[in-house]
Amino acid sequence: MQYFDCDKIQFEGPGSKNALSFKHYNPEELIDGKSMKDHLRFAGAYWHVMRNDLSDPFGAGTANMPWDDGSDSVDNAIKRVDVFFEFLEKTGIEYYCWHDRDIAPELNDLSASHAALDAVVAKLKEKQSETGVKLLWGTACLFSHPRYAHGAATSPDASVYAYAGAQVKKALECTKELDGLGYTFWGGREGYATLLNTNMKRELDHLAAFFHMAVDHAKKIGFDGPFYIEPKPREPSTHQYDSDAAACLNFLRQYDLMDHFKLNIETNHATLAGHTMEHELTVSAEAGMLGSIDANRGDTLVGWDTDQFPTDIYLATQVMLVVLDMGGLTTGGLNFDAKRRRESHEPIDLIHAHIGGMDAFARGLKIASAIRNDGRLAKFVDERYGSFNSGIGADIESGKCSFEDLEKFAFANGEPTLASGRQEMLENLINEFI
Ligand code: XLS
Ligand code: NI
Ligand code: NI
Repeated sequence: MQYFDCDKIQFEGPGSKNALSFKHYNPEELIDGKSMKDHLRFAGAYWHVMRNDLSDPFGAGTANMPWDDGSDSVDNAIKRVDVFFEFLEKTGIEYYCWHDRDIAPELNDLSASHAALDAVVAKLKEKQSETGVKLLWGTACLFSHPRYAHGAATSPDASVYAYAGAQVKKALECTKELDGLGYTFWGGREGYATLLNTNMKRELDHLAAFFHMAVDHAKKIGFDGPFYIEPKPREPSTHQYDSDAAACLNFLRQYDLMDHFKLNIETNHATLAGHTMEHELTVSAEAGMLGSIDANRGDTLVGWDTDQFPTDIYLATQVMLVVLDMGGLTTGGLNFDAKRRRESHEPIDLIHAHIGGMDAFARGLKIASAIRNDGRLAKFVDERYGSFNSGIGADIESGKCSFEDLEKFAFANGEPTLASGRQEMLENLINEFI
């Protein structure tokens, strides 16, 4: 049985008027010697593609999912796997990501939930080997169930903490079983609603201890992919501990976790943090810690995580400039953590949505590569810091300078003559390529 009313989506080029074709994403086309698909490493998000019924706080789900009987049965969960792989096959997406509770139901007790997971993981494994699709990362849902109302690894209740540990242990083992390339921790409810009832120090110490247990368990079971932390500032907690990339890096450094973790940066989380995506990616990449990307976008008029599909060429270009500058993604990829609008309720809308995101990133990749090969942008930035290449600047960078040296230089050289930052000229330069 097929549920998506189309054949495998083909590249037809920018001239095509066929909505069910790629205009720019041409998987095997080489950009700077590497195929587009290897640059972009697109992933499908199981929770959005298979489990998001498009409900919102004001109304019921609208998504038409004729394959789903709405039950919590393992059979239903297994049936979804076939549909998901039909979706992956038709879009040509070769990676995917899941939460434990997306792929399998949470049942009455932990051992029943574990058994359900095992059954679905066996099915996923079979489909992976049949198709060559790979698991980009797995994660555990530590935020939906009421037991996690006060957090999971930052819950004030040790028995909740233990339950969360058991859940992550299992999710990690399932990730390993599926040869997953990474494992993600998004903060979920790790934060607080009010400091009146919160011991922040104990909560953060507990969270770090939890991550260290994850690292130890990974070693024990031979899982060697990186762990990712996915920063997000608000939603669901008033304050989330992992609020942005800088906060996460500080936490990882403080608790000696830098060697085992990287960051998974999501566009809409960056903007909710009051940053640009470019900023969050750059902060991560400069620390050697950019691991993976949740590709979506927000709505400038709406202050929550709207998880829209990324279609902005300018934004995709900025993302790909950072990715190319750091030498490309290795274990990570571009995971479409994005959902359709509530009005786009038909299965085929999932295909349209992903075509849009893939084409946007294909263009972003081509444009970013052209900007880099042109070289003017990088040359401008290099020259802007040219005064640090010799003389007093070089001495500052090599740590040879004291305040006395700076004072001597300032007395001898008088008032500095400033160069222009040329922001507008550079914005024009970028637009030359878009
Ligand atoms: C929520 C997050 C979530 C993570 C995985 O806002 O984006 O979907 O990616 O737990
Ligand atoms: Ni995400
Ligand atoms: Ni999100």
